[in-house]
Amino acid sequence: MLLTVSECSANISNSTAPAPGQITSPYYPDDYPDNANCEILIQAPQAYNVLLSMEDFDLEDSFACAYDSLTVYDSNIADEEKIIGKHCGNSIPTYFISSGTDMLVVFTSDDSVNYKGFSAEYEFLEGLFSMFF
Ligand SMILES: [Ca+2]
Repeated sequence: MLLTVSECSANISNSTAPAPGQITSPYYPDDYPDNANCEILIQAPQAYNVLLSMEDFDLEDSFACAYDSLTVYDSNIADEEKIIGKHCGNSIPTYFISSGTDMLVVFTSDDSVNYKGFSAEYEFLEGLFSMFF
């Protein structure tokens, strides 16, 4: 089964989806499909940050997460220099915080071996980044 970007991607903003809300891998809690490539852009209101708390996580493990991965960017685009986490395997990577209003979550899978995937909760919190950093 092939899942196109548009079928599992989303643009979540304060106006379209009140926080807190949930994002998951495709078909969660069933196994995600082969060749997934999902881009979920989460946009908080001005002066707010995005807090993404991972609640469940089980992806195929591989060196450098080359097969299946969840990558979180502190940006609205997939900029390699703005990666704040790239994960696979089954240890839950707790939480991510954006320094600005935008966070991009990219989930990809290769053409074999699929697991349950991930489930995470997002929240929009005012001035959160400055509290932590
Ligand atoms: Ca895989």
